[in-house]
Amino acid sequence: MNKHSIILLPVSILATFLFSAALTASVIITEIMPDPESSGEWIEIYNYSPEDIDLDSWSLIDRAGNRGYLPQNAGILNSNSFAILAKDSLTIIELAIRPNTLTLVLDGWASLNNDGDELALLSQHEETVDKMSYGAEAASVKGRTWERIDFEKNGQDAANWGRCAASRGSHCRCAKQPLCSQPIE
Ligand SMILES: [Ca+2]
Repeated sequence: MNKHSIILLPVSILATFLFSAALTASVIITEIMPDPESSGEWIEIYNYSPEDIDLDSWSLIDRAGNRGYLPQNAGILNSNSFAILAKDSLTIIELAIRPNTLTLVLDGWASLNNDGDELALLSQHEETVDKMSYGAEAASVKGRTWERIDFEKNGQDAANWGRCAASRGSHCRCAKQPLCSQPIE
């Protein structure tokens, strides 16, 4: 082992550790409702890490820089749990979400453009925790959500998203089911 290898080895071990740590401390965007029928737009996120995560002052930002903030007392998103982020409180009421699901109204809303957009989820430390992008196809059927297929795969990979077969979304993960390969409308 030469001198450079001796120096680089600890660096690579550190980099591997930091990368692994970043992957385990993740909240991901799992579903979006860009073109609702009657209620407002909403986004579903999922705590993919083994740790409970405080969502205090997290935010969502779109490609144009429009940004919405979660409340300062947003609460804790438990490990392996979903939260619904909605444009307004009426949307949360109309969605009739299961009582144990964390629901939050953002202060300001980065509207989900129907012709495609990019969304980033930022922590209170301004770190980009997750990013996703979508095209016009995501809003091509009014009232249907656009759902992340594989939670372990990149949110910016268009092939990792599909239309939810259920009319109300609700993290059915049905984009993974055979039903989604059939025409919906
Ligand atoms: Ca929209």
